Amino acid sequence: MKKVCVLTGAGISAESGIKTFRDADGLWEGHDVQEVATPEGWARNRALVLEFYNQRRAQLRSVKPNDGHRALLKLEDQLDTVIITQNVDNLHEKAGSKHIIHLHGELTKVRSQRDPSIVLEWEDDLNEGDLCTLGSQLRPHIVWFGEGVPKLEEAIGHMVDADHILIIGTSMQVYPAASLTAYAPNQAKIYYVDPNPQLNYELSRQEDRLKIFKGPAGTKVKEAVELILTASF
Ligand code: BJW
Repeated sequence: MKKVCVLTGAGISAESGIKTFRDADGLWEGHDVQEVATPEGWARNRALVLEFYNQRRAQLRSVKPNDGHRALLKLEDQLDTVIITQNVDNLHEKAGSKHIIHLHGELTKVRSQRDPSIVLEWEDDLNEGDLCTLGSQLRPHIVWFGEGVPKLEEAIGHMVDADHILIIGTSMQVYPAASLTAYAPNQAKIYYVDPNPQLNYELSRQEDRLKIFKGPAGTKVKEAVELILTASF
């Protein structure tokens, strides 16, 4: 069975009402990244960081998956498919997808500051004084800038076997996620759905096997999925 690696970013959740990071009016517009998405920011001002993630966790309760998330189900039904998402939301899960790797963590989980292997499900606000069993402060289960990406090896392990790579709604600027396509076999086909696709260094070297679907995920993912299925049987 053909293998598909789907790499998603903030754009696939945009039509569900979740802001992207780098678009105009994106999440970083009103926030200093250094203050809310780095270990240094966390050390400086825990309350600010907790509030930033508490607001986003609360938003998850009201948002729903869109046609872009749902279009992937057909792919998963028919081919060996893994979704490697940079998103910390849970919309792929809510859509019914099964094999999901969260490269940058999950909003609905928290972890111990002292022992990163202590990870808890967390639906409500996280506050100062919420402690793990070791007595250490719990923090959002998010990969901040400057931190390692623990699921990277697992994601690479799938990329090396890919026949098709479907990239959706990501600016392909944040590494190491943005370099994942470089691990795919030379014959793997790459499809990129985005209203404003940006070819980074890796993709510009793979242009001969790249097909771009310029437009929103809500309509274009379905087209890309149909093409992948047609090419697979
Ligand atoms: C639509 C749409 C619609 C809109 N339909 N599409 C210099 C050079 C290279 C690298 C570095 C460098 N300096 C530092 C680095 C490393 C750094 C990095 O890459 N920085 C770059 C920004 C330069 N990377 C890291 O620090 C990573 N760690 C690391 O490298 O560790 C090394 C290490 C090893 C061992 C030990 C210790 C260290 C970690 C990166 C973590 C990223 N985390 C974030 C924040 C998570 C927290 C949170 O969510 O709050 O993850 S950053 C943020 O960006 C988030 C996202 O997952 C990630 C990617 O963003 P994404 O998804 O691409 O969103 P946008 O907004 O950029 O793009 C949206 C796209 O959607 C656009 O293209 C739109 O057009 C499109 N769109 N509407 C479809 N309807």
